[in-house]
Amino acid sequence: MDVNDRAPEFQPSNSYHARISEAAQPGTEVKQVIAIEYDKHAENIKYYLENTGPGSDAFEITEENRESGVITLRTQVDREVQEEITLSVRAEDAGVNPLSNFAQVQITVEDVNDNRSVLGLSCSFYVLAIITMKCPINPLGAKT
Ligand SMILES: [Ca+2]
Ligand SMILES: [Ca+2]
Ligand SMILES: [Ca+2]
Repeated sequence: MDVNDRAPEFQPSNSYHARISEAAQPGTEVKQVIAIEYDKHAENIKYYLENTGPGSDAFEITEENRESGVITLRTQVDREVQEEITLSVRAEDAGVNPLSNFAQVQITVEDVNDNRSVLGLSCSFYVLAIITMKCPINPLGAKT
């Protein structure tokens, strides 16, 4: 008899990356994770989102996606608030004594020009960058 002695293994590794636009609407598919189960009679893996890190509650694995591993957007994300969000996904096998494994999904929130004040801020950063570049040649605009 095949004992359930191996936890599911995420493929190709337990580290995923995804990108999502801050304009994306709730329900948008963000990423699908897949784990493989090696023990017989324990193949029906279920995926759960562990909402631990900051911003992670904007994502979910719904009941419909429990066995597909599809992560969807629960609420819109705001790049001006948080640009990188890390999720922890748990895959649990269907053994009598279920075993779990974890994966990290690092999500980059892509910018949309949705915020006037932040656009202004971006402009000043841009100007600052130009000044910084010129500084070594002509510091403080002084004649040399
Ligand atoms: Ca197993
Ligand atoms: Ca925004
Ligand atoms: Ca934006």
